[in-house]
Amino acid sequence: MPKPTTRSFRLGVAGPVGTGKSSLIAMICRELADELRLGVITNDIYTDEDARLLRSAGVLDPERIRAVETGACPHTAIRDDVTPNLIAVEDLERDFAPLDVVLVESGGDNLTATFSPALVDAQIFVLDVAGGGDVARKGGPGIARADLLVVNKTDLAPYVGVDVPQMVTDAEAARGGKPVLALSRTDLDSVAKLKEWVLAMTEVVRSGHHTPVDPGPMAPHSHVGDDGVLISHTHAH
Ligand SMILES: Nc1nc2c(ncn2[C@@H]2O[C@H](COP(=O)(O)OP(=O)(O)OP(=O)(O)O)[C@@H](O)[C@H]2O)c(=O)[nH]1
Ligand SMILES: [Mg+2]
Repeated sequence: MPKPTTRSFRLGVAGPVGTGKSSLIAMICRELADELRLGVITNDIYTDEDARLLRSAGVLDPERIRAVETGACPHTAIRDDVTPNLIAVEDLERDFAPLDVVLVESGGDNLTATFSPALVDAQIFVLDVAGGGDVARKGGPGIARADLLVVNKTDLAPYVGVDVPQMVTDAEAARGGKPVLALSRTDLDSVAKLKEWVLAMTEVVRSGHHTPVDPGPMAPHSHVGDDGVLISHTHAH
């Protein structure tokens, strides 16, 4: 199988279970499908539930949404051995060339799962207010180093007793000034800010001016080479 001729901007979306990762991807597709050529890869442990949910949302051609059933903890599939995901991304890039952005949803995990830079160029980490206002202070690689931290479902804050501005301030302190976005699907200004961030990051990555987050050593992984043969390697970037 030939290598994809064009490479997309690969954007990872990670975060604890149920914080709204699939919903955020659906939102990005709904907002940007007219401006960018998009594809989606979802990671579930045992099902293709997330891919089916996204297909049924009707925000993107269903064929552009594919599931990788990891059968393992999400961390393994997005960080330790990214090969099945990388192959899924490259297949999508080949089948729908050219794609501008491929969104990769991690399976829901705890605070430690982040994407290897071998798989994605940039990553969003999603928390929600229902997980508690103090989660932002707890840190971890996703909270501290993701390119964007989303504090999601702010519409629920009054019901769970969370002070959103305080949670955002705590998150900013844990991130040394990297961006934090308070988001709710009911707050259209926040949805517009998410859209702006994705468009701006797409430009930065395209121009080659973005350094991927790498909280650890690059995982060994495999690509399909020009001649269709699997090449396994590690590299330093
Ligand atoms: N109130 C409120 N609920 C939301 C919002 N965004 C998502 N949800 C709800 O949160 C629940 C979980 O959303 P998902 O998008 O499936 O979350 P996820 O992180 O993809 O879940 P997993 O893939 O299972 O880890 C669903 O019931 C959504 O409808 C929001 O802005 N406000
Ligand atoms: Mg999901």
